[in-house]
Amino acid sequence: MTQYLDFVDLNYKPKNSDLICLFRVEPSSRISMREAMGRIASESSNGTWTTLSTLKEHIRRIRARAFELKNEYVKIAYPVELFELGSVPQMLSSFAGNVFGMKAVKNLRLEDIDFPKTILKSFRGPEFGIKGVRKIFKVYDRPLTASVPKPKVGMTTKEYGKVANDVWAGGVDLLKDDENLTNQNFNRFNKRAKTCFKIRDKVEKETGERKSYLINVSAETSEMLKRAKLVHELGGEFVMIDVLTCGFASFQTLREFCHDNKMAIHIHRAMHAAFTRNPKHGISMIALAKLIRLVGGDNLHIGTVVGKLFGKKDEILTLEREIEHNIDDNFLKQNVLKERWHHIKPMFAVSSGGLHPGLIPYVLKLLGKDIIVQAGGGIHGHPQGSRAGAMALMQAIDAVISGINLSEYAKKNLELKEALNKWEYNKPV
Ligand code: CAP
Ligand code: MG
Repeated sequence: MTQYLDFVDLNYKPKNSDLICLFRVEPSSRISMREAMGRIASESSNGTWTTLSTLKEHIRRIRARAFELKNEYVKIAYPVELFELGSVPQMLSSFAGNVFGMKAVKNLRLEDIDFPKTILKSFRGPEFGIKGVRKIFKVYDRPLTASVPKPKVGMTTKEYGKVANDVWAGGVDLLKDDENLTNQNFNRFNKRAKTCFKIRDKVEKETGERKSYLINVSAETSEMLKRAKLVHELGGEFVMIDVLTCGFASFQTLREFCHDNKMAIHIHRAMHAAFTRNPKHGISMIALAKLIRLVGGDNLHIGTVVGKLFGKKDEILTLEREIEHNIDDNFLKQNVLKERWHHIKPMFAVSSGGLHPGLIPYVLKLLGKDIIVQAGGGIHGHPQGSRAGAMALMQAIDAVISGINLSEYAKKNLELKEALNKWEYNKPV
């Protein structure tokens, strides 16, 4: 057991060059917190279950140290030499790898990560960030809007194009593929891309408004790059990736392509709740979001609080703060670390999942206007169809930005009135 205690040093003062992880630790029975801390630091750096004849001082010197314990929260400092610069996979394999399976812990959650400047400098971060994405649309005074055609998969390309036209003509800025729409036989990627970008150009001419398309390029990495190349050739400004099902290695490859071609990346986080939802075990969305910002997503889904998917209010507020700004003292909590992002731009928070026009006042009150509001069912479920649904969403946003009560605004805006009639509004679920 002593070999673990070598990884605990409550007098250790982390160096600026150390990477710090904050864990929530629940030791198994008969394991002390001190031993659990040591085992986590050991297993996630360069220790193992037994003493080693091969251990030398220069190796011991770069071991991780568990240096702080407050209630169930443990901070561990990792010398930067433990990491390959510019590689998220290697970092995750270190501090988010074997440790979750250790018998010594009953539960373990990676709550937050604080990167040293050396590591930050080895990544690009977002290409565009909030300012750059807004500049694409020349829209600065309201949330941007997006819509996913629903049903999420099954439409033919022709049907999809019709819905795309309605979404853009109804005033929404961005069309978005759903997370599981890629290249199925009923709606092939290349045909969908060519169809939708042609419609986009048409609607831009008709409306005089900038429109764009978050087209889902998720696939095996070389195929994904081929799809991103086609999007670039068609004049697309964004690609969308399901970052967790594709993985950080392919995300980093896509990021390099998008840097070379000046394209923005929309990050869908499908599958995140498999390990972010359990407050006792897994990886927090904050830790994931920081890794995504490091590599360089421009937009990231953060939840709604009021919609159909799980996400606690204080976690979503902290998440928005973390990706759009910095975590400063008045946002610090026992399970959140400070971060100084240096050259790394902020990401645009996306609020999506069960939203409809009636929930807009609550979402904007909670998250402010520097967000992208996505509505799928909340547009395509409108009694008068997708175009009316898009208009209703834009009317709800106009009402809130103008400080007018929705039902008042609905008196002169029929599409909004019909949306409010169909869906309960402003009732957080
Ligand atoms: C929303 C959505 C998004 C979720 C993802 C869906 O559709 O397209 O994938 O918002 O969750 O498939 O559910 P609706 P999150 O607008 O019809 O609900 O944003 O939390 O990552
Ligand atoms: Mg979806």
